[in-house]
Amino acid sequence: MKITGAKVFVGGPGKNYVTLKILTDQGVYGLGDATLNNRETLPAAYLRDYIIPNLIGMDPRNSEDIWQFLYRGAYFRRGPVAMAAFGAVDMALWDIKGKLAGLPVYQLLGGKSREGAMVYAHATGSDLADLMDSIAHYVAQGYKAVRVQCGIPGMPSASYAVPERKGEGEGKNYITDYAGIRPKIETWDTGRYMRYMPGALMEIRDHFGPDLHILHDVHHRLLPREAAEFAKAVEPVGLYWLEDPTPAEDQEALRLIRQHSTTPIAIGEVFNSIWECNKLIENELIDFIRVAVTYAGGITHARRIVDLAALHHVRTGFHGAPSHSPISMAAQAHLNAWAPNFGIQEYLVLGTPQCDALFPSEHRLASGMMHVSDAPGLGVDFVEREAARYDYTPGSHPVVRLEDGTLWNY
Ligand code: KDG
Ligand code: MG
Repeated sequence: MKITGAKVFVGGPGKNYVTLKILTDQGVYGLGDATLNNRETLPAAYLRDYIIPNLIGMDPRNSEDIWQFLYRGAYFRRGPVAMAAFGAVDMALWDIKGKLAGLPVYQLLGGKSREGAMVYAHATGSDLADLMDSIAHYVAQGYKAVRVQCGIPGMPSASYAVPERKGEGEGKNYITDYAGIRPKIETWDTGRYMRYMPGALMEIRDHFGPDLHILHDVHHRLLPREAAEFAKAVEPVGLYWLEDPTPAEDQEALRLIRQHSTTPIAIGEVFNSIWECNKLIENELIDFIRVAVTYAGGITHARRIVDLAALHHVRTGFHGAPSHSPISMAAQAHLNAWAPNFGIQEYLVLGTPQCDALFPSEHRLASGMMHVSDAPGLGVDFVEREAARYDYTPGSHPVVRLEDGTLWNY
């Protein structure tokens, strides 16, 4: 069996999804997602210019060898651009493998460990009252877990993932809605955040009771000592997790937080390989690993991280921001169905009619649980004539500065 060709598409309804379609001499094709939010053209070029010419003629069933060929063969290893490109190839090869076997990918991994995988939604508000309304909206839909972000009184500008005006949060993605190549500038004040947010989280707990899983994303904004203080202060809230308390480059920073608090810590949405989280996992400094199959090298590499994590009581919480197309969300749905150490899945409802028309699939969300499709392969398709309707639109993440102008972490 041979790979005969591959195509890359960039575009989608409101997002620049990077979709890879690998074709074979047996008529079976595989789909992969290489979307790297706001840098989408780069994995697309890596695929077109370097990877696809090498794939032609290879046996698509040898997904492990192809992964090693791409990774070791690049010499300059890792990084989000390369790992997103490898990830897309790997997803497509698992899709082909499943279609050849007539089995959903989760069966090839070891079968189902659960009937449904718990997901969390994003609640957001310009202030606490606005956030409470947003949480209530998801609770009413049956969600068991909600990530909560709200405006901080006196903060010079809206903080991470928070709308500027009341009621604007619903149905809008504050984490990806930044069109244009020039970034929006946000201003951050750690002191105001540290003084306000623990009390706000406690009010949310008191209002919604003990059963709701409450998650909160610090989005890399605190220094290690501040993060330790914050994690300790929010202990009475009983968070499901505190996400990205510090910038992710420094694995050691997490030790200080651990030494001072029992609040569960989640990190890893910007990690691209096992080499960025192996020490964190082996030293049991975190509770959830947040990699994404997209820019952590696909199912083959993400599975290695999941297996290492399972040895150290670390559970999964795959990244699922709206920049992931339904293809990588499907790949994660299969891993979630299998992983013995599954924790939770971030999931923002992508299901607009346009998105469903572009990526038809049988994966279903009901009452805050994801139910994986039994269709062979990844269980999601890609309609090329729909894709022809969309172009690439440049975008940028916001840039954050302190009030004196110092550049900070977004
Ligand atoms: O592209 C960046 C976003 O994916 C990120 O800001 C989202 O932090 C995020 C999350 O937890 O989904
Ligand atoms: Mg995050």
